Amino acid sequence: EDPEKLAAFQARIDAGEKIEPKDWMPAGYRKTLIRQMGQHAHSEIVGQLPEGNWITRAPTLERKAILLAKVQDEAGHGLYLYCGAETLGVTRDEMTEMLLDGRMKYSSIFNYPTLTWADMGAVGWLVDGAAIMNQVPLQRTSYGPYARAMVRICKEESFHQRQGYDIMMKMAKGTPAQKKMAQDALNRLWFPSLMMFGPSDAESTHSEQSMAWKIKMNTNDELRQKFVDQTVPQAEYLGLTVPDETLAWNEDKGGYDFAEPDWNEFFDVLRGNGPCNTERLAARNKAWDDGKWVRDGMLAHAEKRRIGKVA
Ligand code: FAQ
Repeated sequence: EDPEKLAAFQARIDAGEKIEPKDWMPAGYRKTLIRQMGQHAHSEIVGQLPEGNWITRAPTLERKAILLAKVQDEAGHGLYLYCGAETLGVTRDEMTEMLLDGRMKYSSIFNYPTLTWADMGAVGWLVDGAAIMNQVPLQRTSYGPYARAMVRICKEESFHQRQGYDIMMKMAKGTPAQKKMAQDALNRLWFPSLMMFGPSDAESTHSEQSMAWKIKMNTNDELRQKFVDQTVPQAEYLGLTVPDETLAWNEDKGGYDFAEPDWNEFFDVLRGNGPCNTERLAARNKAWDDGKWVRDGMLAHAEKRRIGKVA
C-alpha cells in the first residue's frame, strides 16, 4: 500500500477523526474491523441462546417480560452490527455462512450452559457487565458506523446489567436455597466472564495494531482489571464470595490482584471444545436451514416484481 496514503490515514486517526465507509482505508484496517464487528454481531445473536433457554421458565410474568425484552435487544444489536459491518463490503449472508462453518468466531462465554434461574442474574450482571466495560470505550472507536452503533447498544446493555443485578439481589437476599443458587452461578460464571476480554496482552495478537488504529481503545488486561475492580464490591454488597482465594486489594496499584482464568480452557473453547459449542452451532444452523423457505419466498417475490416492472 502507498506509504503516503498510509501516513495520511494514520494522521487522521491520530487527530481523532472518524473514518467513514467511503473513505480510503488500509486493507488490514478493513479486515480487522470486519472480523471484530462480525464476531461482535455473531456474539449478540448466539448470545440469545443461553437466555432464550429460560424464557419459558421465568418465575413470574414480569421476569418473563423483562427477559424477553432483553433477548430481543440482543437480536437488535446483532442486526445493527451486521449492518455496520456491511458498510465495509461484506454481506450479512457471507458473515452468517462464515459463522456456521466455523470460519468466524463468537464470544467464548456463550459456550457455557445456563443451568438455573440464578444464571439469568449472573449473565446480566457479569456478562453484560463485561460487555459494557468493553463497549463504552468503543463508542470512541475510529470507525464511524461502529462508534455510532455502540451508543444505543451501550444504553441497552446498561438496562441488561441492572436487570441481572436485580435478579441477583432477589436471590442473594432470598431463602438459603436461593442464595446458594446465586453463589453457584457466580462460581461457574466468574472465570468465563474474565475470559470475555480476550487473552492476556502478551498473547493478544491483534491488540497492538488495533490500538494504533483506534479500533480498540484499551488492552484486554486493562479492561479485565477495571471489570474486577468494579465487580468485587458489587459481589460484597450481595453477600456473595468471588471464587478466587487470591483476590486481594492492592493499595499500590489501586486495584485488586486476582487469579487469571485457565487460559488452556479458553483456547480449548475457541477450538470448539467448550461445553456447548456443538449445541450452539447446531441451533444456529437449524435456524438458518429452517429460514430457507422465507428467503426463497422473498427472492421469488422480488424477482416477480422485477419482471412485472420490466413488462
Ligand atoms: N471469545 O488478539 P486478540 C455480547 C480471539 S458482548 C472468542 O486479543 P481482539 C453482549 C480473537 O478473536 C461479547 N474469541 O483479539 C451480550 C482472536 O482470534 P482471531 C462480544 C476471542 O479482537 C451479553 C484471538 O482470540 N463483544 O455479546 C475472545 O483484538 C449477554 C486473539 O485475541 C465483542 O465482540 C473471546 N472472548 O480482542 C449478548 C466486543 N477473545 O479472530 C447476549 C468487540 C479473543 O484472530 C447476552 N470485540 N478472542 O481468530 C472486541 O473488543 C475484541 O474483539 C476482543 C478481542 C476484546 C473480544
